[in-house]
Amino acid sequence: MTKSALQIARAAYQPKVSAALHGAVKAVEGATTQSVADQEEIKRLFPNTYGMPIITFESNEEKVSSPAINVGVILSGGQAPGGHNVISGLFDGIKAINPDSRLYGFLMGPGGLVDHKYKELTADIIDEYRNTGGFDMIGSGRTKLEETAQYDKGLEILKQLNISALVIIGGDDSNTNACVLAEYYKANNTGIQVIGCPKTIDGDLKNEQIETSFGFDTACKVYSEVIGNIERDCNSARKYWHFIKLMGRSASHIALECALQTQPNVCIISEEVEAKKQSLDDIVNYIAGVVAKRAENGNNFGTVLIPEGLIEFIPAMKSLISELNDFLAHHEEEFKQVDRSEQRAYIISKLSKENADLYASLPEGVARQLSLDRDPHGNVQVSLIETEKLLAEMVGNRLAEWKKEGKYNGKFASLVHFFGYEGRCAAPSNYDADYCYSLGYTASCLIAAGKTGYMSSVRNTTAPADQWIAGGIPVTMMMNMEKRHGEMKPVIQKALVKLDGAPFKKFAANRENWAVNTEYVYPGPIQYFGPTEVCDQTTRTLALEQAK
Ligand code: FBP
Repeated sequence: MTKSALQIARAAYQPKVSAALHGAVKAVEGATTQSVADQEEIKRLFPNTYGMPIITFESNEEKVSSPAINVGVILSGGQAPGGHNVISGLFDGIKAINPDSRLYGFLMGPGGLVDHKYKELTADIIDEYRNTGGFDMIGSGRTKLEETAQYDKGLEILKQLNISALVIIGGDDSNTNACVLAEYYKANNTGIQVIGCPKTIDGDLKNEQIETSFGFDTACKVYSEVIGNIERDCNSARKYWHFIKLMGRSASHIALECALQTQPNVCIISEEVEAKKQSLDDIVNYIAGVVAKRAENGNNFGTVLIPEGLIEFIPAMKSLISELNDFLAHHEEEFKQVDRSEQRAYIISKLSKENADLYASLPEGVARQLSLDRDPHGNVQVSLIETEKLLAEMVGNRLAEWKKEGKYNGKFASLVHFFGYEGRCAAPSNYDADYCYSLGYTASCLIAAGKTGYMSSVRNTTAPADQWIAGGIPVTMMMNMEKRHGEMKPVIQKALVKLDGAPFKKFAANRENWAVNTEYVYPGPIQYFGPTEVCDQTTRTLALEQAK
């Protein structure tokens, strides 16, 4: 296979790790823990894995000889830069425990465990993938491990391969399921340990103990590079407004981080929209207001960042989508009979007044996406809605109205972009390469210490790597009860953008200036070799959150 020059040079990169992980380690146990909320209920649901202590690994003078272990690993959900390094760290960790230890990768996500699809990951395979982006070493998938029948099927293959520990690399849902699996395997005395690792570019799996999910750093740096390039183009040509949608299914961490890195004219934060109960109209007026203000200074150009999950945070849109879902679920056949040209009017005639008005105000394309493009459960596919087009079009219409009223006298031409997949498989930044390797290595230490129901944790990551703190956090500690598909379930709390947190406050304090003036910052591409202030910076989000 032909490799790029960077790939070849990068293969030799040695990830930096916490000083404690350089030799033998000992597990130091902290006090017992509690879940973040609903303690009684979580305790009842996880009698075998609740209340366990936080673990910290420290250097150990003497190396204890340990028997060889067989370990399984699964990549779950969307790709995130650094996944291969988690696996390399895990591989090196279990080989350090005993050179005869073996690692098996289950293929294409959790489904590989259930369907018994796997491959042994040997040293030559691991070496091919060190410090590379992507999940292609074993593939990933979105099958959810939720049923005991799946756990039992998984157990068959784990027993067959003599695997005594399983590492699940995933987001909040996958780690929740990993914890349920850990509890099930423990309750049934299977002898199988389950350890989770925090992954998602969205950055919404974090809390007091887990500083960040891996992949967020690299993905945001890739998007910020391209946003910076667009800003520079837009400041050169001075004729376009660029509307850029950024991934992040629910939380707006990616949009916020990219805003902090690139200082665009507008960045919408979904969590703020929800908190202020803003309507689509409010958002359109706000953006159009910034366009008009800049036009007064002769600046008919700008950059707008939009988080992918925005639509679901606008209370009025939520209500419209919910009514549409209900209505179309019950009148699917009738709707199919309506002539395509009449469908919009038909839906308007059936909705409540408020939702009908909102639906009528939407551009044709978006209205069609809402009523026609549905997932197999009949629900609107919110992530397919082209919010960037919706807003660009609605802002254009609003400005045209203002022009007629004599309130605006600029020129408005818009271009739209969606950055998501472009960043998910990038070669991991030094931060992600180091962090992920450490997470994988730490997972092996948790396994050696006989732990189950833990998430691998590496903290103090804004300090130089040798000061990082490796350990494990009981997953039950991050849980609370939430309604999912109409039922109360124990789940890891999703971390949304905190409006009283330092990253949002920093943005809010600067956005008016960034809106009117042209204060763009051009971060440039990720650097892998060179001065540490260029190559090893964390995200702004993490730096601001950890600034004590
Ligand atoms: P995870 O939460 O599984 O890490 O995925 C995050 C994400 O990249 C979102 O930002 C995006 O909405 C989604 O995956 C896209 O999923 P898919 O790869 O299935 O299209």
